Amino acid sequence: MIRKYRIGNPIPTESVVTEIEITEGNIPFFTTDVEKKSLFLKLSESDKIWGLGETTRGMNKRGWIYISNNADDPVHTEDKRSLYASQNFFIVDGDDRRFGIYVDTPERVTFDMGYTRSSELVISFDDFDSDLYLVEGDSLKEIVRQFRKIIGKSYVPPRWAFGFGQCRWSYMSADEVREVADKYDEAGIPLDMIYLDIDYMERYKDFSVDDKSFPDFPEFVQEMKNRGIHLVPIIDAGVKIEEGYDVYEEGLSGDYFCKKENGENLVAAVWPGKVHFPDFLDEKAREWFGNKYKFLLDQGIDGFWNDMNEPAIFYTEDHLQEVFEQIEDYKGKNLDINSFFDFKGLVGSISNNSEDYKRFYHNYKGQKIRHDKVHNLYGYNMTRAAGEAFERLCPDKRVLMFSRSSFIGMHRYGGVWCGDNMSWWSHLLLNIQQMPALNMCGFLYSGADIGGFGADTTEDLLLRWTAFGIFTPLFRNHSAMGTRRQEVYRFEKTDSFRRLIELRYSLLPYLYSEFMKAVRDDEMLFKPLSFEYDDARSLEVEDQLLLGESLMLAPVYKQNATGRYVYLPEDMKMIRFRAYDDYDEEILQAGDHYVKAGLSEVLVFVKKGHVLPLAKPSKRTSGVNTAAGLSYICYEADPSGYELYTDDGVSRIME
Ligand code: MIG
Repeated sequence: MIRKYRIGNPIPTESVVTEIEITEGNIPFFTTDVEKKSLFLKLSESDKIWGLGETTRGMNKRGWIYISNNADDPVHTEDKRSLYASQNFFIVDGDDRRFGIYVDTPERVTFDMGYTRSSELVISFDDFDSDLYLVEGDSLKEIVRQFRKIIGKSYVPPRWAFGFGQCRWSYMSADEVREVADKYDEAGIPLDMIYLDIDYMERYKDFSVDDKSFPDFPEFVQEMKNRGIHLVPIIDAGVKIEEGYDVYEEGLSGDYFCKKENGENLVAAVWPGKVHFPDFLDEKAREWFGNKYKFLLDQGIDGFWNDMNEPAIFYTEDHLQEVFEQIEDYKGKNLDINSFFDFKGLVGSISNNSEDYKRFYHNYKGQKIRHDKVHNLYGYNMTRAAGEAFERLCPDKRVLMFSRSSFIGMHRYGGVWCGDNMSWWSHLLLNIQQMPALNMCGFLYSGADIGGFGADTTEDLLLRWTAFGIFTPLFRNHSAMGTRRQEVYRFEKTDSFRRLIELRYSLLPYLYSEFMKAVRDDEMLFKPLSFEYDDARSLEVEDQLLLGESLMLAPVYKQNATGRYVYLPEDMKMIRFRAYDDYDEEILQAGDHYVKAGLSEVLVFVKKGHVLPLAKPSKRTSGVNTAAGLSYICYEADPSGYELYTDDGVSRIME
């Protein structure tokens, strides 16, 4: 059962697609304090809190404070309260009550999950204008299903997007990209995608291609396509200010850019230098920007990733001016320590400065709204611009699309990647823990940068991370400029990487079927154990996952470990894969086990009464037959009971 409540006069987010009548009166379970612009909920010792999407820390969100305030912050440490996304849905799961709550407002919201007072959950608002959806149901899964039903079906990528992808900031030329493809082919390692970061563009201009480093782009795209590899370019939010540049000129004449109070277009700086920001909240601007993707679609491109759409701001022209003026005051003075730190703070807080988000406006549904009031909707609407355009431009075909910044609602138009993680073991665990929370909020096509984006990776970390990545729908190795190169063929254990990635291709029938069924039935693909088992131990497992109907995963995420402890809520069949066709099986009883898992091995646990279909792998997803000729690993089950989802993998129509 879902009830909708309203506080004040919220700005619509269009994240919910079902009309629900507003229930008058107080929101059950919560007390309201208008003065403090807060809702309070008493927590009992046993209450757990699941959800909130892409955030820091573990699966049970209790004990920390989270702020929905989309941020370009590349250091995802435990002390952080905001990452790139606002996904304001969570479930309070206690002994005597269980409900989900969706806080539907673009404004900044703080979720104090028993941080200030351990016995209290507090939701605080900047303005206190919000819709609230209270979702009750018999089980956690049922609560999620009901919620997902009202926010609309999750985005479906083409099936080839379930292949393995290689990325690097940056591949500087077509030849460098060719070399990556060659090296993968020479090593016999499957690959379906190579991603292009900002360097394919001409001076970082959206919808342009550098014709010196990427000459004859359509031919190049075709050449790669003939090899079965999709090129997936990045698109950034900011449009370079440059006379004669068509996107800039059209944006000016169409009046599609965000404006300051005085009506002038905001000037900010990001990778292209000075830019204007398209007003993605304005339907007309959205349509215009969405149509620009055609420039690349026409050249054979069929997938994109949207970046810098919080939006990230290196500086605004106005603020920079202010800083220069203020610096004058410090010049030639004998600074005491306090004024030195003030000075340092002044210069150090130029980028992504919250004051800058108050300098520009949107034309949203005919109203002029200051950016900071709708900040969390920006990336969502950039990706929506693309998604809506794809429906017009290629109505019969799925296009790969995922975004860095997001808000619930965006899950209908694209997936997400979890931004700039680091090559840290703790971020492998974070990746594991973020997956189910993303799924709860509708983001099924998702994943993190395998191997870690920032900092130098190591072979063992990359092996373990790849061994987990083979299960995430978005399976992309990506790293930052200046860090150690991490294409898997660069390492000694190339054979191990090949076997791991082959296993991914072998798992395709299962992954694709489970993904498509999760979309169809509004289910999660990844679940914490507590979503299916209610014994006390399962409620606390934070490093194992259920994947689809048949599997439990227990990834190894610690350096130099040769195995790990695993908790089994029921008897399961453990499969230790060395390769798709080389594995041993063992029935393990419910309870705790220490299980061995060498650096090149993957553990999979098959639930009783379930099966795992496996295909013969291939170097490309197109070569994997996901419909016939499968082998099955069964645990007291009959393969004929498994519902395989087969379709052509590209048509939009879903059965
Ligand atoms: O300021 O395009 O998260 O994946 O490689 C950094 C360069 C901008 C951030 C993205 C990352 C990408 C990088 N971008």
